[in-house]
Amino acid sequence: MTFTLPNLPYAHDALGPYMSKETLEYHHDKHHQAYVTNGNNAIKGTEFEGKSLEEIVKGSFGKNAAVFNNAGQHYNHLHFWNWMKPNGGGTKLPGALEKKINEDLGGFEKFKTDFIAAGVGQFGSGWCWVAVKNGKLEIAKTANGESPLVHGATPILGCDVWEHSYYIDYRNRRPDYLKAFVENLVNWDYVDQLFSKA
Ligand code: MN3
Repeated sequence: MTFTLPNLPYAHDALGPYMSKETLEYHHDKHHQAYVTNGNNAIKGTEFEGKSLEEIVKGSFGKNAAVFNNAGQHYNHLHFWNWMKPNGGGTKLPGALEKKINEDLGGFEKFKTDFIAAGVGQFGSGWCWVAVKNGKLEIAKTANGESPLVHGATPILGCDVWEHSYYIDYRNRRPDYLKAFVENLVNWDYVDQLFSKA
């Protein structure tokens, strides 16, 4: 497949004050666009031409760094834009998902603490996640463009902790960014959609 950059599912200024128009202009219009452009160039003439995005991400991991880094980040960011919405966050979760978080992650407050700790504890660039593995939810963190997808799991929520995602709005305060992400931005309906398909 050829990668293309979709429009954001909301206006660039719709996530303020938690994520600014300027951040989304850089992050979506420039950073994500670069993964799309560089990914398409890296895939040209390789075995990955004509494969699905998930096949490319899994197949290139550990084998072709140029393809993997860009395809991995394209996959991560396609979901990331949908993992947020204006007036998101809160503690009212779809019922089945809430039940599963209670069972596997020790309840919403423990999920929130552990998810933020995973993002804060990721040294350097990367992501923190909630993923489904062998039928159970787990919290994870990965470096750079990696995701739980390459570790036999299905990501249902992820937060980008590369500095480009928060430095304009939060400077070095990554914990404050992660707290705002959970409290004010998460689109739980999209998490639930992925959860029900996982
Ligand atoms: Mn990013």
